[in-house]
Amino acid sequence: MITVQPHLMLERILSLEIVRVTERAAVSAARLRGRGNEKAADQAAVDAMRRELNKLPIDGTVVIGEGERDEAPMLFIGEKVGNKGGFQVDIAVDPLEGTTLCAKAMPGAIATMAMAEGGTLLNAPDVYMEKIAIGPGYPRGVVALDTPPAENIAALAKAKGVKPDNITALVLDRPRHADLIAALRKAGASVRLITDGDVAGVIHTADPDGTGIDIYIGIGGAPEGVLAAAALRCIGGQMQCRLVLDTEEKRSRAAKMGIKDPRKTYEIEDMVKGDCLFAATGVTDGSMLRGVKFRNDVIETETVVMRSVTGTVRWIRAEHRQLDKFYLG
Ligand code: VTB
Repeated sequence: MITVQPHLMLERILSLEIVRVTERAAVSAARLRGRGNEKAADQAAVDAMRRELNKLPIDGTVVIGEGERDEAPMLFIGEKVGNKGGFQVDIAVDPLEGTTLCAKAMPGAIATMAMAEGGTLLNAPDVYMEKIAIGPGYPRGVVALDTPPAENIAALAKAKGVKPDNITALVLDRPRHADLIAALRKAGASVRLITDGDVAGVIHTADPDGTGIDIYIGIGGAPEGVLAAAALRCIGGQMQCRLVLDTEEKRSRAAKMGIKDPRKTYEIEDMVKGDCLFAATGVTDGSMLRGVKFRNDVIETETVVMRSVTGTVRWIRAEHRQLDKFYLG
C-alpha cells in the first residue's frame, strides 16, 4: 500500500533529484581545485548546476542566486529554471560556496542549494547578514542576536549543563570580528575560526557532539544565511539573522526585493516559510563532507540531503560510472 500522500510524492522524488544537481556542480568545480582561479571554478559549478536544474520537473524561480540579472548571466535572481512541467518552487543556490577554498584546494568548499514552495524563501539581496545559530534541543530564545556575546555564552553553557569553557563558537576569521572574538574568549568560550564557508559552519551547530561546535556567530553573506536556514529548518536548531543594510543604496536594493523593515530580525521561519529541501555536495574534503574523488573511470561524490517534511537527513556516497553526464570534455 502506498502511504505517501499524493501531494508529497513529487517533492519526495525531488529530494533525490536535487542531489544530482549539487553532485554535478561539485564535480565540475572540483576539476578546477587548486588552480588559483576562483572565477573559472565558480563558472563551472554554475554551468553544471543550471544545466541540471533545467532538467527537473519544476517551475522554478531563482530567489537566491549568483546576483542581479545585469551582473550574473546565469542563475541570476529571478531566472526561471526547470522544465516548467511541475509545481512552482523557489530555488536558492550557491553552486560553489567557498570559491577561494576551491581555488586554493583548501578544506570545506561545497556545492549547495535549497528548494521550497513558491514564494516561501526570503528574497535576500547579496549583502552582509548578522547571524547567530545553535542546534536543536535548547529552549527557544536561549541565545539572541542582540544579546552581548558573554551573556549568550553563559546562557548556552547553562542550558547545556556545562561551564562556559566547554562551549565552542565558530566564527569567520575576519577583522570585523575582532571585538566579537575577544568577547567570546573573555566569556570563556573556545573560538574556532574558519576562513570561508559559513553555510556548513551553521550546520555544524546541529551536531555539537560530532563537530565540537555549539554556536555559530558573526557576519557573513545573506544568501548563505538563507541556505543555512533551509538546512536548519530540516534538522532543527535556532537561528536569528539581520541584514546589514548600512547604505541608502543597499536599503533601496532590499526594498526593491520586498524588504520593508531593514532592521528586521529574521528567525528560520521568516527566511524559509514552508517545507523545503536542502542539499550540499563536497567539492574539497571538509569536516562535513568529503570532496570529489577522481579515480580511474569512476568519480565519487558525497552529498547530504535533508527534507523538512520528515526531518530525514541522508548522506549519499555515490560512485559515478557514466562520466559523460558531467560534460567534463
Ligand atoms: C561568508 C562565507 C562565504 O563569504 O558568507 C563570507 O560563508 C562573507 O563575506 O564562504 P566576506 O568574505 O566578505 O567576509 C564567503 O567567504 C564567500 O565569499
